[in-house]
Amino acid sequence: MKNQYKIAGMTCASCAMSIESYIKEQDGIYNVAVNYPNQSIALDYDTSKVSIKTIEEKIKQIGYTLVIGE
Ligand code: 9UX
Repeated sequence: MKNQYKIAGMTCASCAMSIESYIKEQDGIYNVAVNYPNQSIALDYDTSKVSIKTIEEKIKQIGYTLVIGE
């Protein structure tokens, strides 16, 4: 599934790089692109292996907030 979300908490472009490399290595992730100027993240992932909730928690663990609504 491909989706784009807002992400909060990035204060420099290197934050985007660290989120990318960390999320990329997680199970079920096909592709990740973090856009620092837009404060957004484009995710392509396998919904049978990973949920958006799990991805949100992983991002939270490294100090950022994925905005997914309810
Ligand atoms: Mo920049 Mo982000 O020095 O955690 S990498 S603020």
